[in-house]
Amino acid sequence: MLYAIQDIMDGVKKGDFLFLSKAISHIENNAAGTAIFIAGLTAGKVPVVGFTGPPGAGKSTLIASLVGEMVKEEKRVAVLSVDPSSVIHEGALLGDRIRMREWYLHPAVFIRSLATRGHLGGLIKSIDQMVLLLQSAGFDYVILETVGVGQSEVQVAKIAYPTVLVLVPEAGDEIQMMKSGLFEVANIYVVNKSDRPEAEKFANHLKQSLADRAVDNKKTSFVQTTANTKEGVLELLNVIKQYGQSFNHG
Ligand SMILES: Nc1nc2c(ncn2[C@@H]2O[C@H](COP(=O)(O)OP(=O)(O)OP(=O)(O)O)[C@@H](O)[C@H]2O)c(=O)[nH]1
Ligand SMILES: [Mg+2]
Repeated sequence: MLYAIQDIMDGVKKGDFLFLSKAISHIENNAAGTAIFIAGLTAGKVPVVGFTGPPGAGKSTLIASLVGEMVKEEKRVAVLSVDPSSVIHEGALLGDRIRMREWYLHPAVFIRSLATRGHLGGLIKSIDQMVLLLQSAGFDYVILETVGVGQSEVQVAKIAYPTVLVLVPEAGDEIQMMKSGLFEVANIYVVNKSDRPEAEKFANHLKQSLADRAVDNKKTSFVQTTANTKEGVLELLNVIKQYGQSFNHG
């Protein structure tokens, strides 16, 4: 069914999920009238929490647990997942659909996944517009998940504040991440999968590298989590809130 831009705008302002989905598709397809539509949005000061890090680090599981804590506090949450490799399945990524299963039908939680087929760089403007859209729709938090360790992820991370870098106790990816600059843009460093035996050693190592790299009094935080058992997740939310207070999205 076709809707007029005005209908979509009214629906978005009311936080209607159907119209939000339509608006996101509009932006995704860069449909006629998108620029006018975007210009008409009034974004609130809604924190955009970015989650990034290597594939399989547990970002989606962590987000699902975090959403649980937010919903407990009666907040409305939007989650936008950007995956450069996966194939879309009925408007959502199959893996995420499983991970976020408990939230797909929740009235306070809006979830949308975008498959980028390897062209994340070209999507930055659209992602920025989608975030603006979600900030105009009465949510308390917007969560942005990106997979990977490249320059494009750094650009996406810059849309968000705070940015959470999710790492796991496995060597290898940190080196790549340091090169890409993700290490510099992150505000909160999470060691997930802390149930693993090597977790403590990895966490200490990471804390040391962070201390070594500390520059310009930039505030950074460190949290250890086990996403699937929710351990450390409430602490993560409390840390995120500290950044929210100084939120200033330009
Ligand atoms: N042992 C353990 N497994 C976890 C933890 N967090 C997530 N996992 C598992 O790790 C796997 C990957 O989790 P996802 O949440 O899909 O990771 P992701 O970072 O979102 O993955 P991509 O989006 O594909 O990059 C799943 O099988 C999770 O159940 C954790 O804290 N401990
Ligand atoms: Mg994921």
